[in-house]
Amino acid sequence: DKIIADKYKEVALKKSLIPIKQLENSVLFDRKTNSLAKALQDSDTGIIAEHKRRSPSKSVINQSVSVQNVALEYEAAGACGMSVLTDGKYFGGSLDDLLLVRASVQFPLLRKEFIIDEYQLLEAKAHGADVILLIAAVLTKDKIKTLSELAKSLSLDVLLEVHNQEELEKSIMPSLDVLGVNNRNLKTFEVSTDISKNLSTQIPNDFVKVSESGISSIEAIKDLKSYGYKGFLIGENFMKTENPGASAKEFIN
Ligand code: IGP
Repeated sequence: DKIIADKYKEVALKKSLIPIKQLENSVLFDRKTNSLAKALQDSDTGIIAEHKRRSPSKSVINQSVSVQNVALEYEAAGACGMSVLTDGKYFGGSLDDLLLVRASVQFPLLRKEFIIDEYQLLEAKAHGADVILLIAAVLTKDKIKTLSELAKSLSLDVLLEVHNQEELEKSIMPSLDVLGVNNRNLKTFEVSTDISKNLSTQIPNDFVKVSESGISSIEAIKDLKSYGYKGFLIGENFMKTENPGASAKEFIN
């Protein structure tokens, strides 16, 4: 897959430009992280609000808002945490976005990225993330294990994303914190919350369940809650409006 091939090249280049030592020496590297799993368990909204400028499925979503303002407003609106896209080529994000957001808010931050290498976990930590995403569709079981165990040793929470039963079965392991079901098929871009509903009974109860993508109504959330979902990752529904923070506020209250 093209995105992943590009990501391997990007990581190889970055490794040659910014040594691991430099990441480890950054001020944020020793910051005490804030658990998303815990925040979700204690929250009654469960909303994880996302900042996403564009995407392969929708092209431009919103290029004009300030990521820091959006973060401040998401937090004030009562979101449980925030997802910050850091991929540049396909989503228009950056690690600088994450850094800017970290400087503004306290709630848990997810580095939304195609993670394929340990180096990206050190980057996540150095730029203020609390949680990292691992996508089962693009990782082997062994890779999920080594990456999630390294994340835990860095005090980062792990959100493991699946889209079907095979991905779920290969991925279940104790080093995960949050199990996310992506309602969007990453190949066809088709979205349906039925994906979350159908997989819910297969997810062991010791993981916090999150439903991701294509959520645009309070009714959908109520429905997903009845299937055991505690968290709801919402991007486009907020970002497509002129004022994502205000949209989140309206949605949450
Ligand atoms: C948000 P939506 O439909 O609310 O904008 O979806 C989030 O789930 C989506 O951006 C996403 C994603 C990903 C992006 C889910 N998994 C993996 C990039 C990579």
